[in-house]
Amino acid sequence: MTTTHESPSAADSGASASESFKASLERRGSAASSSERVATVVTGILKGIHDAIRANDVTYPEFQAAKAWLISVGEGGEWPLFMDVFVEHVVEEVAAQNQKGSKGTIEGPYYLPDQIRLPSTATLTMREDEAGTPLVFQGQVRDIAGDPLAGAEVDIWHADNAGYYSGFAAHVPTGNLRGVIVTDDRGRFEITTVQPAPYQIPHDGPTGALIEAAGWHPWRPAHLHLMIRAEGHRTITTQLYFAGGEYLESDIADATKPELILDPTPEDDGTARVRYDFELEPA
Ligand code: MBD
Ligand code: FE
Repeated sequence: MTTTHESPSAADSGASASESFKASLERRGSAASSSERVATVVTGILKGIHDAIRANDVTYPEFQAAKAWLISVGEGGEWPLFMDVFVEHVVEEVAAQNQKGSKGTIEGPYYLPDQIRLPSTATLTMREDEAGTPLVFQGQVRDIAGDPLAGAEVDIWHADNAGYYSGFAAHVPTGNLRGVIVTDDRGRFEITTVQPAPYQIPHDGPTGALIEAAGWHPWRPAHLHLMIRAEGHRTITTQLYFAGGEYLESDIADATKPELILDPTPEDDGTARVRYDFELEPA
């Protein structure tokens, strides 16, 4: 199999996503679960599977195909991709039940910690000839009482104009379109970047194969990923989308929300400009 610069393989991004997830486990902290909790949740999951088998008269050949596919997801390193595309939005929905302040949504498989720290007005690290409409994204980070949060971190990462993420596609330079912007004394930030393109699930891997076999489309709408952190406050992980963009109503990862849609204003010089503020609740 050949890999071109234009189509990095699913195996490359899968392996990177699995490695970066394993490396993140310490930072995230893992749940210590009682046997009651494990039994309750796993019983519920298995019941869902058993019910689907009965309701659809699933056959032995289908059962074997499912096992073969599950093995290939592991071998291709695509469990982070699969889980974040098809499952994470419900975990986020549950986590957000008691969350005040700005809306969050799923993190997805392509976050990388410890990116370059930048001042409140900054241009993201990008290639000299980075393709895409220039985008100036400004705003303010506040607490839920409306007071500005100075020194808050706006950790941003997004795909390039072809839908690829640095760190997960070999042809994109390290750190491209990633950075941690620190708000000024009035909680403000202004980030210059380029507008990302919609993201397509790699079609040469097992997740892509499933999507094709089911006749679904493999796209997420164009989006910016953000993690907003401030001392003493609950971190918000979110994404921002673009009004009028393709797949907004049919995100394969089901992670859009009406509150998360930007509508940038095109300026005379071809730059798109938009404002969006964040409010964090106490930790
Ligand atoms: C992405 O870029 C993404 O944000 C998610 C949630 C899943 C796959 C790719
Ligand atoms: Fe993404």
